[in-house]
Amino acid sequence: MEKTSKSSDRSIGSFFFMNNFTAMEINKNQISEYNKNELQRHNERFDFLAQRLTKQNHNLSEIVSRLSEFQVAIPSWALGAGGTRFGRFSFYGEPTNLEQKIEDIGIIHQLTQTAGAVSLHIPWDIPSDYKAIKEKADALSIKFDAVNSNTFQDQINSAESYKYGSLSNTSKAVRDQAIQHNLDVIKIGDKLGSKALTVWLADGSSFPGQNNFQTAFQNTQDSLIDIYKGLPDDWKLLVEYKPYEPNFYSTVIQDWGASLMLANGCGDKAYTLVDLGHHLPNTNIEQIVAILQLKGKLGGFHFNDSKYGDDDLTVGSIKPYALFLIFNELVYGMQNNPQNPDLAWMIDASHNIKDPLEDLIQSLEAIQEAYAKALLVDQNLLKIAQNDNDVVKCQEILQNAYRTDVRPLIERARMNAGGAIQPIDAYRALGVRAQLVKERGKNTVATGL
Ligand SMILES: [Mn+2]
Repeated sequence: MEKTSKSSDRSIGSFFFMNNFTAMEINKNQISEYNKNELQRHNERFDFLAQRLTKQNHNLSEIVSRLSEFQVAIPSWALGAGGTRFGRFSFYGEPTNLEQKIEDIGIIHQLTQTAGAVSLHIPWDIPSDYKAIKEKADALSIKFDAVNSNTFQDQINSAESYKYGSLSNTSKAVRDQAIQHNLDVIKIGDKLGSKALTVWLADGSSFPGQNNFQTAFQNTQDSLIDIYKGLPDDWKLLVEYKPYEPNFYSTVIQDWGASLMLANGCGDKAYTLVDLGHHLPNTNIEQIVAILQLKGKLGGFHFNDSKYGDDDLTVGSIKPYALFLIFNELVYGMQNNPQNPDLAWMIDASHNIKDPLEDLIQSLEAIQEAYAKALLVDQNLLKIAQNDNDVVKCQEILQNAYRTDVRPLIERARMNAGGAIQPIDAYRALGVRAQLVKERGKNTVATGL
């Protein structure tokens, strides 16, 4: 509540209301006006941190510019309130079509300068006018990242049902329909400038004996090879895994090992995609990303957080230290594994109770924070301590980086790029949600889950 009252105390909010902007037209001037109020406080915090980090021989301008360059894709399904098995509570003013979803990402990107990409889910977000969509995205500096196929639910008028699986199905007709859907998704993505297809399957079984494990896996491999054949030369196929849900006994692509085998079975353009929430409790995810990078096979990463299962909670809200340890390995890989391609980064979270845009801003902040802390790890000192088997020193090096409050670095990176020093505060001061409700109406519902 403190933040809200702080915001409303400012004259800045009413200044923008008086100008009666449309939500998607938040511009650099409005943000720099907002930043003026924050600048002195930011400078004090930044200088204090800079003094300490410079003494420790960190190159601050390099860290800040790396933070500015880091871009995370926003999935088209994360802009409305998420559903649960029990109910769905709208956050009002939700986007009702792809244009509005891209406008929402534009708002997040203007404020954070970190969300310069959208990841489309097909068939929920098939463009009706490709040229118009591309122009809108271009105007908001948003690129089209990996496209996602959907064979976990039946589409209207489809001949075959995915009730018992898609690429793994015992029926060739079902498998062929699912393969064709993925090929169609590639075509759609290609028209927009995407360079990757992400395949996540709900395929599996809920009861012992329901599936022949070997047949299901082989069918999946063969189907993926057929999809892979339709992949343009400069595209990647990203194979996502998940241990359980919606099936509760077995999942065909259950873990990174299964995903890696399938990717290897397809070819050089196929990679494993790691989703943070798609692991059994206490899995050492940092070790998985490290080994995949060593083998040049980590293609993408989905951010979220969880307490019990695939909870899709805000990034960094539950286990921020685990996120830091993962980023520590990702940074090591980015610096030491030229055999691994640049990763497709995406937030894969969904909410029922938060303003989805505020939630995404919080996730972006947590990602930047973990990244910045990982950049503070002195890899040379760590290597020496590891070679000396100085276990205490190794832990000290990691935890010293983790305990540093890096938020002033992130603020500086955002500000340098034209974003808001405090994006959530700015979002509230600008009255964005109220404006969206005014423009779109209250009871709008975004397509998706
Ligand atoms: Mn995912």
